[in-house]
Amino acid sequence: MSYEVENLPAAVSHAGLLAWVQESAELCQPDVVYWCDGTQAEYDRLMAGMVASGAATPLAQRPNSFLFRSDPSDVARVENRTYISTAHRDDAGPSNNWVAPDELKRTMTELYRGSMAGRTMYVIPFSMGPLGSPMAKTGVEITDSPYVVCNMHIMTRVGLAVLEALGADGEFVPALHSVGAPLAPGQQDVPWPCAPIEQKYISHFTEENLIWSYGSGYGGNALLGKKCFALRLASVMARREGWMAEHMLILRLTNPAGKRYHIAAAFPSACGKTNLAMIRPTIPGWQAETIGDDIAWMKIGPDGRLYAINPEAGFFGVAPGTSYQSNPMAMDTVRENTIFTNCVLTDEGDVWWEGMGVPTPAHGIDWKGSDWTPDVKEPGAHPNARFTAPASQCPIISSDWEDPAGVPIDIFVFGGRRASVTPLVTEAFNWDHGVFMGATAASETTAANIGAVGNLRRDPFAMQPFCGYNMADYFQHWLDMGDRLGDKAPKIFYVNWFRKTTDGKWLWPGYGENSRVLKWMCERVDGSAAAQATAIGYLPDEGTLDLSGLNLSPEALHELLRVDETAWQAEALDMEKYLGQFGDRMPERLQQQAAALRARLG
Ligand code: GTP
Ligand code: SPV
Ligand code: MN
Repeated sequence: MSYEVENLPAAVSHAGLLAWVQESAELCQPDVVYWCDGTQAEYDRLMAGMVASGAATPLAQRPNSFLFRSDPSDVARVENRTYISTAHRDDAGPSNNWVAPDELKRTMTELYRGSMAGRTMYVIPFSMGPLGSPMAKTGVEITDSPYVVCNMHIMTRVGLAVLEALGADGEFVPALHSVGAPLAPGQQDVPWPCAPIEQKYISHFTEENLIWSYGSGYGGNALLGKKCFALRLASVMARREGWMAEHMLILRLTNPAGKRYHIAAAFPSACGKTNLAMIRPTIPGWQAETIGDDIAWMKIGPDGRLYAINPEAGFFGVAPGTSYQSNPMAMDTVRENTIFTNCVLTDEGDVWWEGMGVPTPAHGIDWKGSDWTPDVKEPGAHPNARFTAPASQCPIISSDWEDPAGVPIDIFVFGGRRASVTPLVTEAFNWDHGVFMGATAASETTAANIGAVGNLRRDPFAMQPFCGYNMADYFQHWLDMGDRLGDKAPKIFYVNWFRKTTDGKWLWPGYGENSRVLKWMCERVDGSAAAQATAIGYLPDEGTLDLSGLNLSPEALHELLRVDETAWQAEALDMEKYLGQFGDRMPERLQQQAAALRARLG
């Protein structure tokens, strides 16, 4: 067995890292092992190679930007192929797929054997969180996909400095990734190599901080710093070490008097985090700055408050629906230096997607590589088409978004996408009630996962696909954090931007207008806005939501803030049933919340 080693840096002195790389190379049998240095020259060289092979299309209309088309079978996360592998099944819990570590490793080892034949194995040292920050953590991803390398350059902090910081014996998370498509000698590669669905495995050995991903090149399946590390593994570390790793955007709002509020919001995949993170408030005098759009790592600071950092360096955002009307800051972010995946290619050499807010091109090439015109029935861009762009390019990125100390969180927001039942906004009575709201959050499924779209399911804290341990223990961790935070705990709210009329139209305009709801939350923090107690929590008193200048009918407002007691009685029963599946591990305090809700509903 032999392979070339390229770009091995003098800075690697870590015997454990060198041994793992060698062992992985011997198993996967690549032609070349290439150590990534994170430089622009490296990015440019890899991208040029992918343009030459036909995997990437340079975009004439956007400087240094490229379009990729995935295999039609490999377009999103694969929750049914995602595993939490622990010695005891109960430690993964009923919300996760589980296979015993020995068995899963045996299966995957056979898949990895020779899986990189004919390819280069890239070694990517990366940091989640600003390098040197006390909250940052190091990972090393091994992958046979140059597309993954370029995306990791944008989404994380890649470079030799990471290896230097690691030293001879620093801790790192090993993350092994293969697209699972070895090449026989002389075999022509395809633009998007991957393995069939039944061979895909996204595996987390949480008891040894190890990630093994096989068979997919897309998003969270392949960019292992993101969901695999920063959420699934990090949630386990966070519980052990007394902090939080959450599927949350981080936003700073400043009111007209100059007072700052920091908001962290958890919505399920494709339910509005990136949009809210980049909000342009429509109410005069309010300003917003972005800190993160997908993941928050939070710990209690010396003053007893909860501080949040964004561990990522870029945005991997949903393209469809992104326009200068809905999210102008995202549109400005993706003007250059951006990777697009599964969008339409226009004849002018730009990208296009449904809901982009510009005229539909008369002709283009769709995400499957076929000619596309407006009368084709299927969408031109895949519903989970994405952009990968540096966070630093966002015009409203906060100047201190990389502050290692993080920002103090005042407000937690939970929510979901739900056509009925859940009002526009509800405030929790207290921490335990807020944790109950998070634990019972429900949302319609989206194209961010392979599977049915539009099915209502419980997605607690927007972590159903991302919690790396028993969900009931995770609920307890939230209760414990609240106990430690005491009166410094953030206030908790629940929102639903996605209510629909009976004929299927949005009841609430959403996007920048969501600032009206955020303003009410800030005023609740200050104690200056009135609310009425209902069975499900506090709702805005009539007249306390600032709706000035908004053309919203009184009927629509009434419907948005209505608590339909009959619907909620059924809802409460379903919540109890959901929590019941966790059996003995379910915290007593949440069972009390469920009983109290039922009692209030009568
Ligand atoms: P992930 O990256 O998958 O975690 O998604 P996300 O939570 O960041 O969702 P994103 O902000 O990308 O929004 C997903 C879709 O919801 C896009 O098509 C948006 O246009 C749409 N959307 C976001 N906010 C709103 C809103 O306030 N109202 C409505 N009607 N749609 C919204
Ligand atoms: C999500 O699905 O929540 C995402 C996209 O943010 S992915 O990185 O593919 O998980
Ligand atoms: Mn997400």
